[in-house]
Amino acid sequence: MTRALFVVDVQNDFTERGALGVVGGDEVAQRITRFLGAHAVDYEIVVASRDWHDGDNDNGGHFAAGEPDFIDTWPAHCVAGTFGAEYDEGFDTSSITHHLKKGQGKPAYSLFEGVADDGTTAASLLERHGIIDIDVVGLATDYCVRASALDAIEHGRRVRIFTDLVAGVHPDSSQKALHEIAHAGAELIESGG
Ligand code: VGL
Repeated sequence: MTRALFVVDVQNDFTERGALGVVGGDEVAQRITRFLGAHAVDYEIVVASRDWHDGDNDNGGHFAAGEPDFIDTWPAHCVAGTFGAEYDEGFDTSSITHHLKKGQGKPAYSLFEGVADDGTTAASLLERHGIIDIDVVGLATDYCVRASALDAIEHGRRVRIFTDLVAGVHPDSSQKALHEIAHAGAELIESGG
């Protein structure tokens, strides 16, 4: 078994009622839980990332000083240790094998920028476990899912996106991101439950 699942940023702040809630986020969290219930055993490792920003600074301009543009600047979100930074309540994390945190003091869209509490990175996990295939799900399609999928392709892995297990900030840029990811070589498919 040489397949990994990446679950990107399924956190309270990215789901409905969160500081940066995306439409359909709660539904995606629940669908990922159902998917894992049936399919976690198909994966050698299941890696989940969390945005984990500082609360006492703007994280390298990632938190807007005034009005966010929702492209490069954002409302404060996923501050380490707060409810918003916790995994979404609908996401059952019991089958996650590795937990990565990213964005401490800076913008970090890709799961590859994350580190586990013991310093492990996604790149080292892929090597250690001989991972060839990576499936990517989570939030948000047009930002962290996009960056994580493109990085996975960049790392030479075969990548699939489950289109029913992602949700995005903007419909247009989410469509554009999916086209871009497909063009870069990923397969876009439905999870099949
Ligand atoms: C994300 C916007 C800002 C994401 C993170 O997880 O996709 N989006 N920070």
